[in-house]
Amino acid sequence: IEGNKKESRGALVVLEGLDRSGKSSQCSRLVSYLEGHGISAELWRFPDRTTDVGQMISAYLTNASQLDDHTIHLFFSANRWEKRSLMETKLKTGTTLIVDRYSYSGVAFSAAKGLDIEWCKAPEIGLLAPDLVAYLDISPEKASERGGYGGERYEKLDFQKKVAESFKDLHDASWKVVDACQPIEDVEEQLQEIVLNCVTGCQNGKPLSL
Ligand code: T5A
Ligand code: NA
Repeated sequence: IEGNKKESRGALVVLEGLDRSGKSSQCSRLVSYLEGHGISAELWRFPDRTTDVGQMISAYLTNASQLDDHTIHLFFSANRWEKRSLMETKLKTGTTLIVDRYSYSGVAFSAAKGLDIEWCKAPEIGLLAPDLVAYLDISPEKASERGGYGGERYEKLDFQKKVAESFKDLHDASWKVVDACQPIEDVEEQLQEIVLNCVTGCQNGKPLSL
């Protein structure tokens, strides 16, 4: 960690999971933790509702607008593409990004509607590949009890069950699965260790991959 700071890059860390699995809570805790260790880190989230595309996504999620399933899928992907070059610059200049949802949510939610999974993956090709995917594992039933779902479009138990199945299809051996039903501090502690290892690996010269 003490090495040549100017040449070391940041890590691209993605947290994924069902709605209410605790991603946002853990992402902000992770950023504070890394900053406390003198590591430059930023919290990012997808969808990024601040852009023009993000506002269309937000309108869709709050049921203020209706869109064809393929169209909204491409908007979610476009929302990642519009942040890609800034993401690359941040990583190359040494900032670690803790990202609340990424391409996996994009594919899992659209595939849960019945769209072809390969079609869903295609627009994600060429985005930066994460150095770490941490999956916050919780059953749809338990997640639905947590603080209650709000009124957003996908916050329904039957649909979340399908999303959970899609995530199972996408999951590969590189993912770190954390039991999200543990107390918030226990989840936090496990994530800290996994993420710190990843950040250290990237500082030691692991190349940024596509
Ligand atoms: N989507 C997203 C797509 O369809 N395609 C895409 O490409 C992308 C990127 C919006 C929706 O868009 C979909 C997925 C989503 O349906 P969002 O804005 O990330 O995505 O959704 P939010 O509603 O902001 O967040 P979530 O519902 O996903 O919740 P989080 O962030 O997982 O959970 P969090 O941290 O807010 O916690 C939820 C509640 O649980 C408690 C918290 O205090 C809070 O009350 N909690 C715990 N309780 C007990 N034990 C723990 N360990 C707890 N951890 C948290
Ligand atoms: Na969230």
